[in-house]
Amino acid sequence: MNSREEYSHGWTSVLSFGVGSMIPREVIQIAEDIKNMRIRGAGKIARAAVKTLRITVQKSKAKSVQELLEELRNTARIVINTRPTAVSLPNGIRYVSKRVHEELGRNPTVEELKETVKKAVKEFIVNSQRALVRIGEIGAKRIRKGDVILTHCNSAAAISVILTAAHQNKDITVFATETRPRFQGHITCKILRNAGIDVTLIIDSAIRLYMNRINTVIVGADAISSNGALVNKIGTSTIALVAREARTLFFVAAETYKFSPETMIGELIEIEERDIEEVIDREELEKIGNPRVLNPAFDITPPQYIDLIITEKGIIPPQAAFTILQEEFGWLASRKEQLF
Ligand code: RI2
Repeated sequence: MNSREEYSHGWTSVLSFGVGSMIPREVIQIAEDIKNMRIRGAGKIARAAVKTLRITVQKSKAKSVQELLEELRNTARIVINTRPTAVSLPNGIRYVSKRVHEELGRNPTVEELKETVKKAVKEFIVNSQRALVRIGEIGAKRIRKGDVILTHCNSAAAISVILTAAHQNKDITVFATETRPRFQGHITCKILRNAGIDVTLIIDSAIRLYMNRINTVIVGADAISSNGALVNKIGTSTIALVAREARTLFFVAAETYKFSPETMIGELIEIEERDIEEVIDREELEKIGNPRVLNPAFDITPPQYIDLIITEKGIIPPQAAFTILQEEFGWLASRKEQLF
């Protein structure tokens, strides 16, 4: 079953349980936008996800705390199911849910609980934006004057490092991969060109030809596991391999909410399989004899190919991922989690 079917399935079941009317239309719209990648990028989808919780409490007519929690749970379930790989989604929801649980210990009224949600949502958004700025400041220190940087896909965290270095007049040059099949590399080019940076767009399969000109690769993250492996846009692991062979530095820029707490207790990160029409349209497929088509959105880069991870808390080796996870999500490892 592909993720689209799972999604529509999950959707129907929510509706058929008779709670569909309790999901605000705006929440459904945001969930659809995340699913269709009109809202994309691990950080952006996390911020959009927590906003759905704010919308839920704003629109809620719940008469009891239990009713409000049920509504929040329904929203969380729908939003988390939109994209299975980016751990920023559940981690954003967790940030709010944790604060709600703390407040529940104080027997809040419905109104008080709504305020807790709104405050936590605001905090998460502000913190995640600050984290991006901090990652830029920290990461730029590792960029030298005249560096040639390669980036893949479109990562706000990686771009923050590049833009900060450029603002410090480091005279950098950037190579951006197209990033088939959705061409997020075009977005990267536009942002960097608007900032006046010297950018070259290359096809994904040209990386080995140019790697010897590159000093540093910087990519973002959709998830980082407890052993320091990176899950990021498909093609990242090939770039890491090629970088290692050419002795080019490979940096990851990732906020701490991109680390996956589930991996501490042995869970594997699911790789999202997207619609094959992103790769080839049905008519063309027919013409070439209907081969099977695969369209994984992400791949896994082992920690040994990663030189360092730039987080808002500082620079860490991939081997320190477990420490970050314990600090940020240690509370999760000890109990069965309940979102709202
Ligand atoms: P920021 C993106 O995923 C890319 O894989 C990118 O590296 C990652 O999210 C992190 O992005 P997609 O949504 O949070 O394009 O750094 O599938 O922006």
